[in-house]
Amino acid sequence: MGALAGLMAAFTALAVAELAAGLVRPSSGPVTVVGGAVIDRTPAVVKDFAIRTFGENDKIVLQLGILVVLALIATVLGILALPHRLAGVAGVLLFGIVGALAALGRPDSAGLGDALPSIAGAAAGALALHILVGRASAVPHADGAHEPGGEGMRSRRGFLLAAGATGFAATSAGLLGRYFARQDGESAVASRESLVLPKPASPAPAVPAGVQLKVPGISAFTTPNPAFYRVDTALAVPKVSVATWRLRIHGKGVARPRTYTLDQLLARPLIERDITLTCVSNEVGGPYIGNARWLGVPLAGLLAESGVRPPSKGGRADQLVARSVDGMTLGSPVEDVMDGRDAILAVGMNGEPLPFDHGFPVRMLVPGLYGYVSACKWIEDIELTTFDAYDPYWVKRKWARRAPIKTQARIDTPAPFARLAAGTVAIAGVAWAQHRGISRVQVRVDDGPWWDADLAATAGIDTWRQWSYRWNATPGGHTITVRATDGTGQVQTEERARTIPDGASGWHSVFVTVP
Ligand SMILES: Nc1nc2c(c(=O)[nH]1)N[C@H]1C(S)=C(S)[C@@H](COP(=O)(O)O)O[C@H]1N2
Ligand SMILES: [Mo]
Repeated sequence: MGALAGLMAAFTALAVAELAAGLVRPSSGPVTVVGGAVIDRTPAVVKDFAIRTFGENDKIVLQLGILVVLALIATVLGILALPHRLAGVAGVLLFGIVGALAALGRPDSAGLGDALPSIAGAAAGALALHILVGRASAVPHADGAHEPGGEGMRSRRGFLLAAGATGFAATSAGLLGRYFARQDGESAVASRESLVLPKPASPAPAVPAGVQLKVPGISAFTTPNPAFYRVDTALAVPKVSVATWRLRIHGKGVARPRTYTLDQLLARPLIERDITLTCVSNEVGGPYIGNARWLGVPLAGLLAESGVRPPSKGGRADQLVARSVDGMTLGSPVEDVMDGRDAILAVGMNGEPLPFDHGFPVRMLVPGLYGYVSACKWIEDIELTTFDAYDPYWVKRKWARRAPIKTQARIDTPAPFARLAAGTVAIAGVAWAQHRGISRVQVRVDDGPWWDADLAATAGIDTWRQWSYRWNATPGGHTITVRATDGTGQVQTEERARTIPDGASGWHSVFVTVP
């Protein structure tokens, strides 16, 4: 009975917290904030492991983990509360304080209101535990309990009734909380649906027909939005409404600080470009890369209007720190943003407003830089500063301050450990070295010579490039290896590096068997 009382109390606490969060701010629910606090404090190595092992399910795994731990603690507290009711109640309240502190410590904390769900939940949970344990203690032990319809039976019924009522009330509170949270997101959804993207003043150059090879198993040249990889620390995806969204540009060397609405940005000449985005956590051969057609405002022009100059032209700021509505910070070199490449504040992705997962309403993109030093989603603030003065989120966690994307090639087909028929086999994949381009891809079978692969047409230096090689497969086990050369003539290094601190390197290979 103690265990049940404990679990019921925990359930009540979470449900009431959910209700309070739904009313205050959906992302301030206790599991979300504790999860966020865990993410913030997780060492880079563990985070990298989580991304690798659980992929994009890493957040669900984390939340389930928190719930399991919570259930265990609740069971123990419930059992403890039977003989020591006050200790149990105090234990529940203590958890409320942990949740409240986690909420206040998150980088996006909007103030004391964020602590409310955890406090309210803990108070409700403590009350539920107090009542249920009270009922449970009224149940006499051993003797008396066997007596049908006797006192023991009645109080056990009393306990079960109280537990049932608690469960019902808690479930209602939780569902109501979910409802309010959904209402909140709905205005953002509506503002996204009614957003009409202007035509670009500078459309993307026509993509040559030959960028997409007709080899089964090769990645699509343009990654469809639903298939585009997602990497971020947001347990609850920010749902920002266009009406309330603002972007502030300020800081060192900003002669005319300004705040923009989305309409003001959309009124400017927009450019449309194909840009391939890559995550620094992508292993050699990994999936965290995607290519899309982005629509956005050129960032360099916006900065120049505010009086910003790159360091090479005497500017005082060498780091641009982008901050998102959920408190994420990413730092890019001002020099790269203003050197003529297509650094943009993107509003469109493959012909539609940015999906919420990918940063609606506005995100930053700088071709050639890994996402964590450039691609701020749900951006709301740009501060000009120096690399000496400020370390953004990932840099505080041991990742490199500067991180240009490393030259990589990936074999998409055949799959690792594929069994192939002898004869002609199409080996194919993608290669990328954003903002340098790909000039050559070579394939090697076992310890043989390097053969030049056929390159697909190029869509420019900021996108990946497809390649294929027709191999005459002979019986046996074979290791197929690929390497690329970038547009500057630099051959991709064979040297293996882990993803931390500035991206993985080494050649991708797959092992296949030909019976
Ligand atoms: N607000 C915010 N922006 C963010 C991140 C984040 O955690 N929060 N992650 C960055 C990282 S590490 C990468 S690789 C890209 C991924 O963008 P995508 O999820 O649209 O593919 O977003 C970047 N922008
Ligand atoms: Mo990333």
